Amino acid sequence: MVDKDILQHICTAIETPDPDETVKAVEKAVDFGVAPLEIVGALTDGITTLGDKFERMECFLPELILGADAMDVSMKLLKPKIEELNLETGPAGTVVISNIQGDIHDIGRDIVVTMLRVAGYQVEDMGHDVKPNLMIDKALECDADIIAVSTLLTTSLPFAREVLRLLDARGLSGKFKVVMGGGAVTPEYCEEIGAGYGDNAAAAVKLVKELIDGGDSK
Ligand code: B12
Repeated sequence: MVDKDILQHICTAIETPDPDETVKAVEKAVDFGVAPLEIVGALTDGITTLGDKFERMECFLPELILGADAMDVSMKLLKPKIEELNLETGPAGTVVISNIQGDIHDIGRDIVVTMLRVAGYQVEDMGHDVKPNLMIDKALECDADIIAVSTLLTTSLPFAREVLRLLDARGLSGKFKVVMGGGAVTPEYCEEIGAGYGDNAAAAVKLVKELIDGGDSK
C-alpha cells in the first residue's frame, strides 16, 4: 500500500468514525514510515469532514465524541514521533497558550503546543476554558513573549478579544504579542483586534518565530 492509500484509510476511519480502525491505520502508517506530520494532516482532514457532517446534522454529538477519542488516542501515539523530529532549535522564547473561556477543543491546541516545543520554545500550556485575565497573569508570571489563544467556538470569540482589551486596561499593551488560531478565528478578525493569525500548527510556529526573531516581542 502506498502512503496515499494509507493516509486515505486514516482519513476515512476517523470520518466514519471508527476509533479502533483509526488507531490500527495510524499504527500501520507509523510502521510503514509515513511522516508523522502527514498522518496528523490525514487525521485533521478526517475529523474536519466529520465536523462538517455534524454541522449539516448528518451525524450527532456521540459520533463527534467518538471522532475526538480516535484523534486523542492517535495523537498520543504520534506525539513521541513528532517530538523525535526536533525540527530546529528556536531562539529563547516563551509562549503562554490556552483555549479561551468556554472552549474545550483541545486537539488543535495540543498539536500547536507539540510543534512549538519541537521548535524549541518554552510553552506554558494552560489547558482549556481559561479566563482571559488568568492568561495575562500567567504571561506576567513566566515573563512570556507571546500569548497564544485558541478557539473553535464563535461564542468564545468575545473572550479572545477580551485578552487585548484587558492588556490595555492593565497598562500592558505591547508587552506581549497576542496570536490566535482555531476554526472560529479569521485573519480579518485578528487584524481588526490587533492579533497575529495562524491557521495551522506550522503557521503557529512560523508566526511565533517571526514575532520573536523580529525582536519587538517585548
Ligand atoms: C472534535 C470536536 C469536538 C470534540 C472536542 C474534543 C477535544 N477534546 O478537543 C467535542 C465532541 C467534545 C466537541 C464539543 C463541542 N463542539 Co465541537 N468540534 C469538533 C470538530 C469535529 C473537530 C475539531 C478538531 O479537533 N479539529 C482538528 C484540529 C487538528 O484542528 P483545529 O482544532 O482547527 O486546530 C488547528 C488550527 O485551527 C490551528 N490552531 C488551533 N489553535 C490555534 C492557536 C493558535 C495561536 C494558532 C496560531 C493556531 C491554532 O492549528 C491546529 C493544528 O493544525 C470541530 C469541526 C471543525 N471543523 O473544526 C467541531 C466544532 C468546532 N464543534 C462545534 C460545536 C458546536 C461543539 C459543541 C457546542 C457541540 C454541542 N452541541 O455540545 C461542543 C462545545 C464544547 C465546548 N464547550 O468547547 C462547532 C463550532 C461552531 C462554531 N463556529 O461555534 C464545530 C465547528 C462543528 C460544526 N461544524 O458545527 N467538539
